[in-house]
Amino acid sequence: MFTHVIVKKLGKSFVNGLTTANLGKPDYDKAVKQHAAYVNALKTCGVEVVELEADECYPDSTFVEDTAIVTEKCAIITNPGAESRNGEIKNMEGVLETFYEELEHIQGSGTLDGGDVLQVNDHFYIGLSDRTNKDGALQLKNILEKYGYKADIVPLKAFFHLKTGIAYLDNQNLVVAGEFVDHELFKGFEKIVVDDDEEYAANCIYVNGNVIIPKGFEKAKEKMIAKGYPVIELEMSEFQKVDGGLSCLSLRMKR
Ligand code: CIR
Repeated sequence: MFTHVIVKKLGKSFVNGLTTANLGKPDYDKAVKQHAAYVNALKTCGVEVVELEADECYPDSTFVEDTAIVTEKCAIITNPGAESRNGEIKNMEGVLETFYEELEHIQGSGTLDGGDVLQVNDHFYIGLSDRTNKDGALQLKNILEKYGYKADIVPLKAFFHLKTGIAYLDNQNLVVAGEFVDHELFKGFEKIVVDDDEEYAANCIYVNGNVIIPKGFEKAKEKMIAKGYPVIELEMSEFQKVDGGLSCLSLRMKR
């Protein structure tokens, strides 16, 4: 069971976040409402939501997932690959110290974004992307193995982050899109395949029996319902404009 979830309010500078999406500038007020709905949805899934204050210095800091990997045994502070985001980890370190006795760190020339890390029970998949380099991925693999976890490194072909195109629900059910549909590493799973025209819906989250997905992706939604999952849909348009998905907005912990 997930017990605690960390989110961070967005500042007004959010509209100036990094983006490649070409969908226009986000509307701040709309984004604030969508974020509030996200927090409410998490609460209905039975978790305690820790809501951090906004930080205007870091436009992308509402995407907390990139700053840390939170496992049952340890938390790892990342070393975000985007220069403008790297300083976000300072605040997160202070927050995670209250949840974990010891924190690990990705260091030096190793870069890693949490969006590149997928946990499937005791097995972690680490994407190599524009944000996560080999050094960062290897550092994380070594840390995870020290704690008894398994870890595999997955070079990405097209996706921004690993979790842009893949999500783990439960019971071996994996949501996959694009390059992960026929990927060798994920052969053994039951797959919910998200069509190319609904690719954004592959970034969804499983929280205590529920699947939270972005609104407007009917085929993906129906496939999840057909598998027996209660689905919560959330409007994510303003986050999509700055390359953000549902998972990026939270750090979900079992404490
Ligand atoms: C960025 O480019 O870093 C932000 N605009 C979006 C980050 C989204 N995070 C994620 O996919 N894990």
